[in-house]
Amino acid sequence: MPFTANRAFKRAPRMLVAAKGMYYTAADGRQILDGTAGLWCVNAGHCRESITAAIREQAGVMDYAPPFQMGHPLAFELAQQLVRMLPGDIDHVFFGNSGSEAVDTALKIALAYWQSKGQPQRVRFIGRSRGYHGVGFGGIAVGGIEANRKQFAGQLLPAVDHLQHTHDLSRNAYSRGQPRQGAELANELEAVVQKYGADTIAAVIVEPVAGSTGVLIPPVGYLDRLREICDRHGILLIFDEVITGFGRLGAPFAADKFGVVPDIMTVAKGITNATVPMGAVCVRHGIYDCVVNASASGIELFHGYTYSGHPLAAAAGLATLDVYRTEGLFERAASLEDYFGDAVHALRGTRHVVDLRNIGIVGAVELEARPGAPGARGFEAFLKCFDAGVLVRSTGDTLALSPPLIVEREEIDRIFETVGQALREIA
Ligand code: PXG
Ligand code: PLP
Repeated sequence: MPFTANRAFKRAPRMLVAAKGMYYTAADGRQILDGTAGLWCVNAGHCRESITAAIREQAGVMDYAPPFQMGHPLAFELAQQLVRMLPGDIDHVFFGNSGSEAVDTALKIALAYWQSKGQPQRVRFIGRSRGYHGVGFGGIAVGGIEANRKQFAGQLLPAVDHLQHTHDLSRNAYSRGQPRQGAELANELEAVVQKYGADTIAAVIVEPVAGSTGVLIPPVGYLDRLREICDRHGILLIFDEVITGFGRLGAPFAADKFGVVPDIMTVAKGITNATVPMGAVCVRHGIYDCVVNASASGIELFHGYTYSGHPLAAAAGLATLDVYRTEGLFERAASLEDYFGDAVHALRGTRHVVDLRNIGIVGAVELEARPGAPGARGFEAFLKCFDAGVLVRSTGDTLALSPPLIVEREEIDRIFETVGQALREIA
């Protein structure tokens, strides 16, 4: 099982068998309020009729079409609709099947771009500590989670370095929205550029808000500073928006929320409301133009997946974007941000809590680690909440909350009351 303690799980499995709207049904028949939108991906809530109908219908019309040297209209239609939502001049899309594939694809596109541009020595990638970029070899190399790297450390991408993360409780504990302190941490990129030379660096990749490692929200001005430094040295800036995309922050994308447009953006998860696996890399006009039009004739990008732009995923994606639009779910998320933030910060003073943070419809409850047993308290809180009928996510000793954007106020109340009660009950 992925990222699971297999032996412990099999001794005491937690099985889900059905889902509708804001709720899962567990194997024992209990209703579980989904406080995490699955794994940050079911942004419109579960089993939406129009999305499942679109998938069902497409399965009967054309189950599959080869994406190499062939095309089908839905994939192009989805790319066009997506482009209409994207900021700046990001106007081309490459499809894969997951966030991990999107990240590895984005890194390859960055290398292909510099080759086409006549600067093939630009190969180095700069990631960030506590970054999560999926589990491909590219993604774990630029990622900054030691546990995900150390089993594989003998064979990672060679030319990678990392910036520090921005999480700093000594200055920013209990921040509402973006922390005030820490924009200057972006200056480390300038030092990294001096160390290696700008002309060896292909791209910087960051999550605008780091999700997996506990909801690390960028300090005011930090992303702008990264953008400035990248521009000054001609380095590509990649935003990994696998979690932050599709309304999670109360804006279409983090790029919109923070007013900083990257050169390349990776998305996945919410693109199909998680119904059919899909990921995508979105690039600015100049990158597409350079890779495609400056290449010798023939295949321009030696990369692609059997299931790139899969018809069922494309149908699901089109129906999903339609739900987001017609129900105004991104605006809904924005209008709930304050209420959600109040609910997060109402836990201040609760046993074990050392920090609370929120942005959009994302909240984090950071707990003091139990001495000698990091992560144990967070995991016990997750189990307690599940027993009480609420799904939360624990990452180390931080609980992350990210319900579907259709969440009602009473459900927000229930999520945080359950978390509070769990914290009072665990050691
Ligand atoms: N980039 C980011 C920023 C992600 O959050 C990926 C890439 C990889 O996507 P795939 O689809 O290959 O898993 C992710 C995935 C968690 C959790 O609980 C987060 C993710 C996946 C599973 C669990 O924080 N993020
Ligand atoms: N391994 C083998 C032997 C293959 O033939 C293929 C694809 O044709 C792959 C791996 C890659 O699979 P996918 O395109 O689904 O990523």
